[in-house]
Amino acid sequence: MDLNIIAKKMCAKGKGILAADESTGTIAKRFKSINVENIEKNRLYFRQTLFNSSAMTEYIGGVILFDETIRQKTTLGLTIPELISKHGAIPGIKVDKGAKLLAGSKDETVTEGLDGLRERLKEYYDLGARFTKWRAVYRIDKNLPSAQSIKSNANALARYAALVQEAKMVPIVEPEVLMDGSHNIDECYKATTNVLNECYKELKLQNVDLKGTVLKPNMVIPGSECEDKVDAEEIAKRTLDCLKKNVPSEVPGIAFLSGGQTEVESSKNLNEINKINDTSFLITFSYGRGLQASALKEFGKNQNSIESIQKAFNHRAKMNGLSSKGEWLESLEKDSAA
Ligand code: 5MM
Repeated sequence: MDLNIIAKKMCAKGKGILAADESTGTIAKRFKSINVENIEKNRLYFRQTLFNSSAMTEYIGGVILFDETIRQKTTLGLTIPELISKHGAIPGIKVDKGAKLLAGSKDETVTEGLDGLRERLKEYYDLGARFTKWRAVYRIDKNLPSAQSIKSNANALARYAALVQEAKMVPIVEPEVLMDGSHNIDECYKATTNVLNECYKELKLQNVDLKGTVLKPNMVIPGSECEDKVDAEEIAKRTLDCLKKNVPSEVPGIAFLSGGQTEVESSKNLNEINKINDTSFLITFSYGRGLQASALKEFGKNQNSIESIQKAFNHRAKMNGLSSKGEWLESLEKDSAA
């Protein structure tokens, strides 16, 4: 399928992406928080419960998987990619090998995973993946993110994206400026501008066809420890302005990460952005915690309660589906059976 068509399907109006690509270390943290043993059987059971929810068909355009998950067979008889495709969603795969300390730096990272990537991509395509994800991570602090981090990560993201398109899949480009810290919204705006600028410079240099990509950025938002709180309207205005100035219009879809916002905050902010979206970008969600936090809690209460886990997930998927059209309302949050 044409890469532009895949990208548009992943971000179709009313739909978004479920980021279920937690690496073994991250899922360990999530399971620890609900006192569930981090073993393969439990990881499979939780994820297949989400992927078999009714919300999948209406609100989810794509699912990002981790290496272990894309190879698993469900207890329902299908493989995980088959289960996702059955609901009309597209299976995708995280292909980076994680953020590693930059040489000579104490606190900044570069994301690794380019060695052998061409071969791994062939295998993932055969397993059913039609898009991929690579996440670069940037921290805001005095003089950070540094030029070293911005340039190294942009180069790796662009080389990754070029290889992915060669393998006939859509690369999600995820440069995440972290919410951690006490920085204000202006500092986030500035860092996000510099990061996006460099990413698109490198993507062009590596001849990546932007029409066959999806951007997964952070919202422009104050740090989690910042005392100057701003409302959703301001976050939406600054975020859209930053995207308009720094993301080329050929990019078909922008799917935000939730980045540590609460579930409701991430829906509300996405909704405000779509209410004022006057661009050609399809703007939606690619949430991990923003879609899974409530469902995970239900899983912690009773791992066999498929109904309550799916109810929690269905609700978040629906709320974010509405936000992707600018149709979310706070009053709908009360009705978790919605
Ligand atoms: C789901 O978490 C993803 C994987 O994280 P690790 O590689 O650290 O295990 C992460 O890349 C995720 O796709 C994005 O950060 C979005 O997730 P959130 O929770 O920020 O919406």
